[in-house]
Amino acid sequence: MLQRCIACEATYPLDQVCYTCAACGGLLEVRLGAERFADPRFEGRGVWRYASMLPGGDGERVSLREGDTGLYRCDRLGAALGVKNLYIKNEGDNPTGSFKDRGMTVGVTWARRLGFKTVACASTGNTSASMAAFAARAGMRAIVLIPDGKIAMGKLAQAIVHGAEVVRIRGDFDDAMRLVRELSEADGAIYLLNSINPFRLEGQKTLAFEVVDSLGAPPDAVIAPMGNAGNISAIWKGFTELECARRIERLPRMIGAQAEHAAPIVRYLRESTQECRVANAETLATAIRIGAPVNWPKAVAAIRDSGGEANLVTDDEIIAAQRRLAREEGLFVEPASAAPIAYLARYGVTAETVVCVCTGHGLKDPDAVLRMPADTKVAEPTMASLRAALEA
Ligand code: AN7
Repeated sequence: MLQRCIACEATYPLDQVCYTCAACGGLLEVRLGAERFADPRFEGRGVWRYASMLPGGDGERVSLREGDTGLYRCDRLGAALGVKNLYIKNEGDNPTGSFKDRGMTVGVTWARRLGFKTVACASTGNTSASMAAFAARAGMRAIVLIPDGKIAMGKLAQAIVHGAEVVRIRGDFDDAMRLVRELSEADGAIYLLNSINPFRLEGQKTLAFEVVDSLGAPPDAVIAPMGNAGNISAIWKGFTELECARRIERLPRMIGAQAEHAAPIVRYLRESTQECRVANAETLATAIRIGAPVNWPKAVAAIRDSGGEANLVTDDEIIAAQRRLAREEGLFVEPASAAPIAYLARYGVTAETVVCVCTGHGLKDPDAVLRMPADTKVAEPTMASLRAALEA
């Protein structure tokens, strides 16, 4: 295994700490040697079931039983949205309630193997919650930079309770990201665990492996919300590796959903803008409130190479989709995670089998639900008042 630049193909040893290519500044990815694809054996459960295709799988692991999340068949919602076989991959089932745990178990395992005692990230919430938990598990120091006032309460509570040093940046996620990159590049003792780190994405690719294990074949399309765009890139990498290993014979179309006012990748693909960036990104799906996604070149490649697409959905559509999934299928996901359902409702997808990646648990962000017009009732502590309230 080695690290390779996706732009100029320069290579680096696996244990060299570098977050981007020293030659051209491009994004790095972990490349598996050909022997890994010969006859991969998958044993056990969760992310490390796929250890033979992961860096760090051969040593001691920092784990909280991540992965092995539910793949829920949703016939009622599927029929309403015109999809024959609709599945939700419910990443809220992970130990800290989001898909980030898949990446953190690998990222923190790798950090410890390299000898780091401090890890850091910028976060819209879930990355910080997950990193804080895995750092605690590993006995490491965790530094998280968050956009002040713009992260969901549940996520902030998680970062705090796991003992991370939380710095609220008076700016947005993109400011926090810029600062934490500078901090970890200047200070050799701090290991950066944002999704620019290719080891994290290795863990996240296991979502594709699990979907194929569950369905016996790849779906026709996968729809994922995009923020920093690491996840859609990682999932695509997982499918392409299974194809290399001759475990699957075709690849799914990768479809990205962004929030209307935080949609740099949608804009980039549509208008061929020079930069993939929007200023002042805004959405109530705070997880994906990101204007300058670091992984955009990987995501654009995943969408183009797979024959996929990307489109935007409004905050109202996101909230409606969140309710619908909760009420029609019993799955409570956070707003960003409902974006793929909103996408299906608005655009539809011509495909028989579709997997929507629902990235985080709904309880992360109760405010997003409670902010809506109250549909609760109130009564005096008497039977008469209760009956009146129920009939009102
Ligand atoms: C629920 O925590 O970026 O496109 O700092 O929490 O891989 O960035 C979170 C992202 C989707 C987008 N859904 O994933 C962070 C952060 C949820 C998320 C995304 C995030 P990427």
